[in-house]
Amino acid sequence: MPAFLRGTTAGAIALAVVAPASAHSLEVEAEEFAFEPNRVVVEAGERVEITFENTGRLSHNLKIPAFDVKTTTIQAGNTATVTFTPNESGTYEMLCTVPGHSQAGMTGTVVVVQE
Ligand SMILES: [Cu+2]
Repeated sequence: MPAFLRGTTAGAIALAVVAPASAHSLEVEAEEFAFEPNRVVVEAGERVEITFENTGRLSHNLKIPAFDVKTTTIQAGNTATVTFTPNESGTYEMLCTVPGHSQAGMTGTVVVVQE
């Protein structure tokens, strides 16, 4: 192997070791009355950051009870983020808690799979 390739490989390994654990970033949009996407898949043990954007006209929020996270209720055009680290695989509910919204369809699922 040429010397420059060995150097590149060693450098890449060193970088991977010292790099901080980064979050798995996802985006979920809200409108009347649905999340898009309404199903997200993440891995157990990985930090997840969901950027929630209200693309509708009414105010909405995003709550995932199993991970004890909830955005504030945001007005149209705004964004908010939640971060969490799921530890166990499974299928968990997400919903908008503004009265009447989850009943109208603002629900979804967070699927946690083992790495
Ligand atoms: Cu809503």
